[in-house]
Amino acid sequence: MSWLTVDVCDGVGHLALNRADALNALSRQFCGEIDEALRDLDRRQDVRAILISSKLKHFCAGADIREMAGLSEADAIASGFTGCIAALPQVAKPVIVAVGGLAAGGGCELVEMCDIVIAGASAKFCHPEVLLAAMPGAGGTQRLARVVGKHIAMDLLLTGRALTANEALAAGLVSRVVADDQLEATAFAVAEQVAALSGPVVRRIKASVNDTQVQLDAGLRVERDRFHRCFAEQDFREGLRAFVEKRSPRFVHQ
Ligand code: CO8
Repeated sequence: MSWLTVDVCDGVGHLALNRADALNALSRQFCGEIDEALRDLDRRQDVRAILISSKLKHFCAGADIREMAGLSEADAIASGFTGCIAALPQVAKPVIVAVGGLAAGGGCELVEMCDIVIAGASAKFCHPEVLLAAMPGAGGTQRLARVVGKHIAMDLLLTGRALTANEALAAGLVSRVVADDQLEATAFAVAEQVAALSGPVVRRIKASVNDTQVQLDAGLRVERDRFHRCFAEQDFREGLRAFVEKRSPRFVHQ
């Protein structure tokens, strides 16, 4: 059974995440499904904007920690593992994301890759990787710091604390905050509004804004290398084991 539903209506390609057994945790299989759907929507002539949302109480709990616990350093490096999806940064069409509940770790990185972020009032955004002796591997240190600035990024990445929707709006991580019961309708309305505009110019505006992110690719490569080093560390193994065993980790600082 697929963990994703894909619909196209009025120029909007809508991806709804629905991996109910693990709060949309991004296993490699799930990431593969999302990537394939995104590439397909980006190619389709009848789609001019893409909307990503979740059918669950949370947006996404991040990388699949259970799956990562079985991954060696060599596997992680060989597969270019990031704990998140890969296709989104290459999508040429505008991507609107509707965030309800928690966007954590890789789930927050997914949000950071999108173009317009609509949050429900009770949404929360966090990077808890450090609590597992891990670090972001899909742009969390790069895109987040570019959007919210060094000091808020450091606070989030080094403590794992969450921002509320309104704090995320003030920090620039979110475009609009709406009442929880208006989230889906507002996100659809924004996506339909963008899809009704001239496709070529909309894509050129997106590309031009993204061109302001100088040296992002170099930063992403360095981040990924540093992230892969986690897989060789005892604390990382302990962090993943502790999550699976539902207890606090005991770090030895190596
Ligand atoms: N991976 C795998 N399974 C998960 C994940 C996850 N990230 N998150 C939740 N689940 C599972 C739980 O184990 C649970 O399964 P089960 O019912 O079989 O025990 C089920 O989903 C429901 O979860 P909870 O019972 O915990 O639901 P709550 O509503 O009580 O809590 C939370 C929701 C707060 C989201 C909680 O589940 C949580 O803290 N999850 C982990 C969040 C997290 O740390 N995410 C970051 C992961 S790291 C990451 O994304 C960065 C990418 C690269 C770094 C990789 C290094 C780890």
